[in-house]
Amino acid sequence: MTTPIRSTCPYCGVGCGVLLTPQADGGLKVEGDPEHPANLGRLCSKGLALGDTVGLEGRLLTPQVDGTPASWDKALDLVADRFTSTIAEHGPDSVAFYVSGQLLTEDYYVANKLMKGFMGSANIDTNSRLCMASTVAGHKRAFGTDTVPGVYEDLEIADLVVLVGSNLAWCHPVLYQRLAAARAAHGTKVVVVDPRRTSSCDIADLHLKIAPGSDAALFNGLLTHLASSGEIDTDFVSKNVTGFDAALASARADDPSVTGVSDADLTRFYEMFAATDKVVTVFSQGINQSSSGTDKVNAIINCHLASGRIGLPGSGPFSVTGQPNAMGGRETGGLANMLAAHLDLENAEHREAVQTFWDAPTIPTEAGLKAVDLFDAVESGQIKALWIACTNPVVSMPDSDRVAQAIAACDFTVVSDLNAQTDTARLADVVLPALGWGEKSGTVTNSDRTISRQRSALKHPGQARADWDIFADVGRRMGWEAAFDYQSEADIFREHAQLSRIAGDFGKDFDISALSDLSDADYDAFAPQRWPISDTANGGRFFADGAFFTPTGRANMLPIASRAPEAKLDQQFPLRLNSGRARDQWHTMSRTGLSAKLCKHLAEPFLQIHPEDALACGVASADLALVTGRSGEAIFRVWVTDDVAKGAPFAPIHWTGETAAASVVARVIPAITDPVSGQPESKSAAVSVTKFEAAWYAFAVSAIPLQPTTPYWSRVPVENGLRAELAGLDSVQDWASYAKELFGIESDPMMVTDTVAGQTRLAFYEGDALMAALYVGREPVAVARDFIAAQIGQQAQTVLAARPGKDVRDPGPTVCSCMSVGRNQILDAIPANGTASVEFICQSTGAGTNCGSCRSEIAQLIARPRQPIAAE
Ligand SMILES: Nc1nc2c(c(=O)[nH]1)N[C@H]1C(S)=C(S)[C@@H](COP(=O)(O)OP(=O)(O)OC[C@H]3O[C@@H](n4cnc5c(=O)[nH]c(N)nc54)[C@H](O)[C@@H]3O)O[C@H]1N2
Ligand SMILES: Nc1nc2c(c(=O)[nH]1)N[C@H]1C(S)=C(S)[C@@H](COP(=O)(O)OP(=O)(O)OC[C@H]3O[C@@H](n4cnc5c(=O)[nH]c(N)nc54)[C@H](O)[C@@H]3O)O[C@H]1N2
Ligand code: SF4
Ligand SMILES: [Mo]
Repeated sequence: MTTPIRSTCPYCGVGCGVLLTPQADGGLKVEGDPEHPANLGRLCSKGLALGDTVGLEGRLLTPQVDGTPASWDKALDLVADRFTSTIAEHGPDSVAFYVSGQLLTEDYYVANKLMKGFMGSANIDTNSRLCMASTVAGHKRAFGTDTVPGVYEDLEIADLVVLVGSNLAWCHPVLYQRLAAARAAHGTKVVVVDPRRTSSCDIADLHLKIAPGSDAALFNGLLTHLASSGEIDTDFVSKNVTGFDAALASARADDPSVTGVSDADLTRFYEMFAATDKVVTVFSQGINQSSSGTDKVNAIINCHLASGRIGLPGSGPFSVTGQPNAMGGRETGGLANMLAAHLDLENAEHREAVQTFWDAPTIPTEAGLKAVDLFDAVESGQIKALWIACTNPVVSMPDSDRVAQAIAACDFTVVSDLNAQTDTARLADVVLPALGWGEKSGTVTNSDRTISRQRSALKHPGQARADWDIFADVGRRMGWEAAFDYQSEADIFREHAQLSRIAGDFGKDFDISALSDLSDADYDAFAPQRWPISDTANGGRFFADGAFFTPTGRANMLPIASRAPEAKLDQQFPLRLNSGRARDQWHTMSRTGLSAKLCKHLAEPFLQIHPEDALACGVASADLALVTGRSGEAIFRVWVTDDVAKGAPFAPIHWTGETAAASVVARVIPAITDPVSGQPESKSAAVSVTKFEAAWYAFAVSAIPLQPTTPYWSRVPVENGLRAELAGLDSVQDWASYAKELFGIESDPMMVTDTVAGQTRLAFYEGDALMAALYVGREPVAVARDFIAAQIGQQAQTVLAARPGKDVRDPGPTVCSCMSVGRNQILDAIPANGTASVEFICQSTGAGTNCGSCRSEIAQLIARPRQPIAAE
C-alpha cells in the first residue's frame, strides 16, 4: 500500500490536514489527517469531496496571448517587456498586482518582493482586502500589530463562545464541529449575533437578530455594562491598556437600542458575558465587510481588553480567517499598506532593513492602492499594466460590472489562473496556466497561526507552473536575476524566515527565524507548527501578560461611535441586501462547482426574503426575483423564509457568468468602503426586489453540455450530465425545435402536454437511454428535480411523468452530501409524535454520520419541516 501524502485542504482558514492517495486512474483519495492539530482527522463536506474536483475539465494547459496558445518564453517576455516599458514611461505607480489569500506563502513572498522591492511600487493588493482588511486594521490599532492572540483550543476551553457575523457551521465547519463537541461535553454557552438565522444558531443558547451594521453599538453597550457591573479588570487595564476612559465615554454615549434587539435579550447577553471568565468572541465577515468594519473590530477588542479576557486559555477575541492562506498573505506583507513580516511601510527603519535584506534597488515610501481604489485607477487609466493572480475580481469585487469594464479597457492585463474561462480571464491579454491544489507545493498559515505544508500529489498538467515560479521568472526577465534565482519553494521559505528575524529584532510578533536554516529535507517533512517559532518564543498565545506591540507596550482601547451602513435606503431602494456563503460551495465555484455531490445542496442562485417583504415586493417562493441596486441588477430564485429579518434579504456570492446568466451578486453591491481599512461593505447594499416577469420557466437535464442564451439560466453538474433552470421573456411557439437547438440534438423528442400542470415535457433518447429532457410551463415548474436528474443515461421511459412511480420516492434536494440523503428522506424519517432527535434521524437515515456538516440542517428540518426551499 502506498503511504498517503500529508497536505492541507485548499478551502477555508481552519486549515485541516488531509491525507492524499493518488489513484491509478488519475484520481485522488482524500481523508482527514488524524495528526493535524486543526482537525484531528475530521473533514467537512467540501474537504471530503476534494477528490471530485481534481480532474482537468476546463483547465488551461498552455499560456495564451490574445486568446491563442503561446510558449512560456513568448508570454513571459511579453509580460516583462510590458511591465518594464510601462514603468519606464509612466513610473512605477502605473503598474499593479492584484493577488489572493489562496496563493501559498512562497507565491505571495515572491510577488510582494517583485512589486515592492524591484518594480518599486506598493500597488500590490489582494482579495484579502474584501475579506480580512478590517480585522488587520483593528488588530494594528489595538495591539500595534496584526496578531491573532488565541488558538483553536480556546473555543473548546471557553464557557461562552460568541459568534458575531460568523456562520461557523457552514464556513468553518470543522471548527464548528469542535465547538459543538465541546458544548456537548461541558455545556459551553453559545451566542450568535447575526441578522439572519443561520445553521450556526442550532447550537445557540441565544440568537441576537441584530440590525445590519449595528454591532459596534452592541459591543459599546457591553462595555458600558461591564463597567457598571464591576467587571472591569482594573489591574490588567492599569498595567497594560491605554484609552480606557475615552473608550468608555464613547460607549456610554452610544445607544444599543439601534441594534433592534430587545432589552431583555441585550441584558441576557451582557450578563452572560459579564458572568463568564472564559469568553471567546469569534468574528468574521458580518463584522469585516462593513463601512464601519474596523470600528466594529475595535468595539469587540475593547470589551476583551477592559475585562482582561485576552490571551488566556479559553478567552480572547478571535478572528477566523476565510481563505486557506489569508494569514500567510498578511505575514509576507501582501497588502498595499504593509511591508513584509508584519513590518510597517511607513517606518523608514523598517523600509531600510527590508531593502537591504532584499538588496533591492528601491522601496516605496507610501502605501499603494487598496483594491477598490486600485480598480478605480485601472478605470481612470492610471494603472496601465495589471497582473491578477488566483482571484476572480469580476465576480467578487463590488460594482463588478464597472470592474469588468475597467479590466477590459486596461492597456495590458495578465491573469494567472487554473482556467481560461473565468469571467476575469476572458478579459485578459495574457492568461498564464498555474498549478492548482494537489499539484502545487508550499506552505499556508491557518486562523490560529499554524503553518502547514501543502504538498504535491498529482502530476503537473500540461505546461502549468507554480505561481512563485511564474513571478520569479518575470523578475529575472526584467533584469533582477540574482534576487529571483529561486530553485525551490524551500529556498523562498528560508528567505522569508530569515526576513522575519529582522521583524523579531524590531520587536514585531511575526518571527519564525528558527526556521531560517531549514534543510530541504526538513522543509519536505515539515509538520504543522504554530508561530512564533524563534529562539525565545514557541507557538503560544499572545498578550496574557500584556506585552503588546505598540511603542509603549500597552494595548489601545479606541473610542467608538457606532454608524449605520453607508448605503442609504430610500423609496427606490428600500431593502438592505446581505450576501455570503452556502455550505457546499466555495467562492466562484471554480472547484466545488465540479462536484456533482456538492452541487446538489442549494443547486440554484437564491434570494432568502422575509414573508412580509415578499408580499410587499409581489414575489412568492419559486418565482424569480430581479434584485436592483444603484450599480446593477441580478436575478435569483425566491426563497421566502423568516430566517432573514424583514428588510434584509440574503443572496449567495457563488454564481458567475459561467454558471448563470445574471446571478452575480457583486453587480448590485456598491463600492463603498471602510475609511480605515478600505474593505468594501459587501453585506449592506441598498436594493429593490421585483418579480422577474418571465413568459415561461423551464427545468432541463442533459447528458451533453449546453449553453443557454435566455435572460435567466443557471446550471450545475449532476452525476451523468447537468441540470439547468431557464426562464425566457419571449413566448416560444415550437418547443420541439427550441429543445433540439438548446440540446444540440437533431432527432425529434418524445413530447407530452400536461394540461392540469400546465406543462409541456420533452425527452430525447439515444436508444433507450435518456439524453436530455425539458419541462416547460408558464409558471415555475414543479417537478421532482433530483429524481429526473438521476435518470440521465438510464432507461427512463417514464421520465415524462416528471415524478417517480408509486413505489419510488423522490429523495428531494440533498441535505447530506456525504451519504447522499435528500430532504424528503429525512422528512419521512421524522416521527409524527414529535420525539425526533438529530441523533435518531442520523441513525435511521445515515445522514450526518460522516462529516456531520448537515446536522444543523437536520435539526432545522425537525424544528420546522415545512420551510420551503428554493428550486424544488
Ligand atoms: N462553505 C464555504 N465556506 C467558506 C467560504 C465559502 O465560499 N464557502 N469562504 C471562506 C471565506 S474566504 C471567508 S471570508 C469565510 C467567511 O465566513 P463567514 O463570515 O462566516 O461567512 P458569510 O456567509 O460571508 O457571513 C457571515 C454572516 O454574517 C452575517 N451578517 C451580515 N451582516 C451582518 C452584520 O451587520 N452584523 C453581523 N453580526 N452579522 C452580519 C450574514 O448574515 C452571515 O450569516 O468563509 C470561508 N469559508
Ligand atoms: N458581495 C460579496 N462579495 C464578496 C464577498 C461577500 O461576502 N459578499 N466575500 C469576499 C471575500 S471574503 C472573498 S475571500 C472573495 C473571494 O473571491 P475570489 O478570490 O474572486 O474567488 P475565488 O473563486 O476563490 O477565485 C479564485 C480564482 O483563482 C483560481 N485559482 C485557484 N487556485 C489557484 C492557484 O493555485 N493559482 C492561481 N493562479 N489561480 C488559482 C480559481 O480558478 C479562481 O478563478 O470574495 C469577496 N467578495
Ligand atoms: S473545515 Fe472543511 S473547508 Fe475548511 S479546511 Fe476543513 S475540510 Fe477544508
Ligand atoms: Mo474571504
